[in-house]
Amino acid sequence: MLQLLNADGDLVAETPLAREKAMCLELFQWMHYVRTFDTAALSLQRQGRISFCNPSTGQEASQIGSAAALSSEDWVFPSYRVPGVYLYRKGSPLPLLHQLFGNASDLSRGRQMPMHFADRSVRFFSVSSPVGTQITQATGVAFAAKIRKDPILAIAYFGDGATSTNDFHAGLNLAGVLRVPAVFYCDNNQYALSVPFRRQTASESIAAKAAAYGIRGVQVDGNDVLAVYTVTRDAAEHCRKGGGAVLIEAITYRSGPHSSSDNPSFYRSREEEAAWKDRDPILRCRRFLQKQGWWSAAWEESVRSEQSGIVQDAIAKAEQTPPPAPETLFEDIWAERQPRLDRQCQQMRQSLGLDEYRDRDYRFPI
Ligand SMILES: Cc1ncc(C[n+]2csc(CCOP(=O)(O)OP(=O)(O)O)c2C)c(N)n1
Repeated sequence: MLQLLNADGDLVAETPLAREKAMCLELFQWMHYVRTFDTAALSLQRQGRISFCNPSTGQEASQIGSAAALSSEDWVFPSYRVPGVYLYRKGSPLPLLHQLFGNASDLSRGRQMPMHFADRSVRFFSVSSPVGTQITQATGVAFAAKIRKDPILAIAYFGDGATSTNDFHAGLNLAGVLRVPAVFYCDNNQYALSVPFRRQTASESIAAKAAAYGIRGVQVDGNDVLAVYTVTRDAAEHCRKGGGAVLIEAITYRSGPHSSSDNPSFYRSREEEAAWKDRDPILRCRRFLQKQGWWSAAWEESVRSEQSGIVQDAIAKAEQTPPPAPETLFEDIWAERQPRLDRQCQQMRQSLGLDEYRDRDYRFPI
């Protein structure tokens, strides 16, 4: 397993990255931003202002370290647990909040579960609810890129549970056979909902499975942002040089619940949670920055206050944005309007009384 920073924030292997002060500070700030967003999302759900969310607390290094190593031209095939990858690519939490509220400014027009982002402008494919399906999608896009001689790659993010799906086998097998530029990024966060990793596979690791597909496999400390950045950058380089696909297994821990509907105390101990808390990726990076003499409490406070201000503003904007008009249900289906759908839309308008009550508020209580 590649590790550059240990849990105490000490450098355990030589890397030029550790001398790049601006880059290290930036990685820390982005991880902090993800947590600010994540904490706000769970709090919104607990207050009944949004219906659902999937916290990614504890997995910030995995999200930011990998996102920072990609090109903006690469295609991302995400899971619901990488909002940080979207935040990094988009640069603003506002579109994420529009999506959580499912309002009229949501790019998916309120048709997806919260946390299921999609944004073509930053090549962030729609989050798949069926676990693992993004893996085969990434292989397909990587194959297309190879045929077109397009120097991009496709990256699929998924959890350890997804490695037990048919799509994992089909996607990695075909990627190996076709030698396509795909990175398969597995966040081994120790649980697939309530199923612990050791009940998921008898294999010694997930990275080891790469050998069976004839592709490169690498294991990394997923709570070490410098190591994650390094392995993802190397994997991307391998893809761009025509070396074929890479499977990355990032060892990490989902510190929070699987989703806002889950209570992890039913299936794991407080002692286990406490042990992982000390390996927290933000804590580790802060310890490293402190040891380099690059951190101060005042600096982190200014980062915190700026980011929480931006997130709170975005929440206010998203919450005030009205829901999508009911008529939008009939859009984005055909390239051209269909008379049959127009008739159905008219029927819906009549049954909802839309023509009589134009200004009615169609927000439904949660
Ligand atoms: C094909 C399929 N089976 C089951 C589910 C229900 N389900 C949703 S998330 C989840 C756990 C996935 O765990 P993992 O792949 O390890 O990702 P993590 O949630 O830990 O990030 C399950 C079983 C689903 N959405 N799709």
